[in-house]
Amino acid sequence: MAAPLDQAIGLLVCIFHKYAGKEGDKNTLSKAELKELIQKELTIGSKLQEAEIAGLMADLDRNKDEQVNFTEYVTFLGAMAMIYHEALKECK
Ligand SMILES: [Ca+2]
Repeated sequence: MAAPLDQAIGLLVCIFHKYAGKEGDKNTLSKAELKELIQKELTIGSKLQEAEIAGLMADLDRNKDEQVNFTEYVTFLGAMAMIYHEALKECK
């Protein structure tokens, strides 16, 4: 039914909600939720140091409310897409 890009976008949204819904505000990622998302959903996640994740959180939290909202999460995905674009010069 859904085309591949629809599925990919749906997955990005679902992963946000899977972690955002764990504690506190159901529509934002706390530091702990973001950390778990990065560690469980990204291959690079388990290799990142505590300080690197904290730095990433600080960068993503543009409005400085200690939460990563969906707009801030999309910024993160955009940055990751740029990195993947560099890494995967061509898709199979
Ligand atoms: Ca925020």
